[in-house]
Order: sequence, then structure tokens, then C-alpha cells
Amino acid sequence: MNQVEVLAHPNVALIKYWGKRDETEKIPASPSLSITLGGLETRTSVSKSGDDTIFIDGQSVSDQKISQWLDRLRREYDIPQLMIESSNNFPKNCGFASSSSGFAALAVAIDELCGLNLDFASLARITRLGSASAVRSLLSGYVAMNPDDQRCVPVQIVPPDYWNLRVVAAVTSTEPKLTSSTGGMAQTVATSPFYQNWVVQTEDDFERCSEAIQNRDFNTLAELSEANCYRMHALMMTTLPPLRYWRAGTMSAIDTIERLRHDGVPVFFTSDAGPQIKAICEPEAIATVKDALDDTDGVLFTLESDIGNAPTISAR
Ligand code: 2P0
Repeated sequence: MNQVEVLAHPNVALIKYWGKRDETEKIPASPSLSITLGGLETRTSVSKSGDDTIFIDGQSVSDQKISQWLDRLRREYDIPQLMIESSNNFPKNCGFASSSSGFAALAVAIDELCGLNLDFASLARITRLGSASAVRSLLSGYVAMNPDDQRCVPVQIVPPDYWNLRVVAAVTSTEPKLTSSTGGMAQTVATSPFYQNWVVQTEDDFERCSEAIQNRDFNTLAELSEANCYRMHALMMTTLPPLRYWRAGTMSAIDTIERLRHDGVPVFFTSDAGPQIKAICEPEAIATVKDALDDTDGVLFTLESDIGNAPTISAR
């Protein structure tokens, strides 16, 4: 086989992971729960080559995270030098979780190209060694990752068509973030006085959120997801030096979503390690939510998504 191309989707966590219990194996300290974003895509093609060469969105890059990951995998698996070409239909490195779709696509492509024949747990492990949140992008729909459950092999809670929620992502900046997630969460574990509380509370949020999804209980899901998101950002701000990923446009987008919900529109928000806001809504509300966010000061543009699928091998 000469070349493999994989299409994968990023995911957004409704119950978030921030902090590892094992840095070497990249095991999160707490469980997390996400939705896979079908409208956002990463396409990655991998072929054997004389040297490792990485192109992202058409630019030749030296990506330490990918290079160090390949070095680590080569200690355990027979993986040749590779030409990697990856492109996203959304902005990268600014809190959009491009590493989740990126590492999920790469892991699936390398397994296929190199004939590793990994079982799902081993595929999840090599994906996790790239980026822990990427493990959740290996499955479609509503996905759980629990460090106490077979060391983070992801589990689908329900498939995409069980609950047809929609997502509007509001982009407020495409500047690369100043602090990476990996570095930022290690700082949090070392310095935030609230870290242990966060871990305990998140375990509870995770159980209640899984139940809300199974019951298609929008109001409970909205309440739990926003509370968990606020707690993660509060935790980040109590880190030394403080991590503050939100900007003025982020706050304006949150104001818009609060106002919509006050007016009876079924929508809530979440936000990761960056200034973007993702609004999650019932399908009938999508046009209202998109129009309101497009009209919000500080929102550069919006992207729409449904609940998406697992990675697919799209070319050989
Ligand atoms: C999450 N994030 O659960 C949380 C919410 C960002 C905020 O997992 O060190 O890129 O490679 O595991 O997975 C982002 O962290 O970091 C992340 P590593 P990753 O989606």
C-alpha cells in the first residue's frame, strides 16, 4: 500500500478533561464526555517517504508534537519515515481541537498504511499518546472517555441519530494560542489550589451528563455543560501564571447565548482552551442561533455542524 487518506472530525467536550494523572501514558485524571463534530473535517494522507515531512494546510511545518509522537511509536512499532499531508476546513491551533481530529486521523492512517492491525484499545492508546482528547474522535456521536474504564478506551454513549443536536461555532480570533493545552494543564496540576476539587466535581458531572444524554434532557445537559465549562475556565484562571483563554469577543458571544436562552431558545455554550465559543442547540433553533452569533460584535465568522461520524479511510 502506497498511500492512505483518512477523514476525521474534531470533538468538543461537554464534560472536559484538564489535568493528567499519568504524564508518560497521557492518562487524564478525570473522565470526559464529547460530541463529534461532523461539519468540521480534517483530511490526512500518509505515505512512506525518505524523511519525515509534514504539511499542514499546504505549509511545510516542523511539528514537535507529531515528531515526538512518531519517535515514541517507533520504539514499539515498525513505522517507516512518512510524508504526512493534513488539511482542515476550520482554523487550527486556536482552541478548535484540531489536534483531536488530527491525531485520530493520523493514528488510523498509520495503522492502515503500516499494516499494524491494531485492536481498538491499542489504536486508542497510540492516539492518546498523541493527544488524549483525540481518543474521543475515534467514535461517532456522543462519546465518553474514562481513565478508570480500560485506561481510556472510548465508549459511545449514543449514536448521532439518537439525538440530532446541532452546533454553531463562533470564531472570535484565529491567532495561535499563547499556552498549549499540554503545558497549561501541567501548570494547573502543579499550582491551582482548586485542582483536586475540579477532579472530584468532574466525576459527578460526567455521570449526570451521560444520564441527561440518554434521557435527551436538554435543560439538564445545558446546565451541566455550562457549569463544567465555567469551572474549567475558573480553574485555568487560578493557575500560576494564570491561564485566560477568553477574550472580549468570547464574552459577547456568551452574552448572546444567555439572551437567547432567556428568550426561550434551546441553546447553551461551551468553550475549550481558546477564545472560540461553541453553541449547542436543538435543530429547530439553528438559524436563530447562527444569525444572532453572526450579528455579535467580536464574532469573526461562524461554522455549523451536526453530530458526526468516526474516522473513515477515504482513499488508498
Ligand atoms: C477537552 N481540552 O476535554 C479539554 C477541554 C481542551 C479543553 O483535552 O496534552 O490537546 O495532548 O492530551 O488533548 C485539550 O488537550 O492535550 C483538551 P494533550 P489535548 O477536550
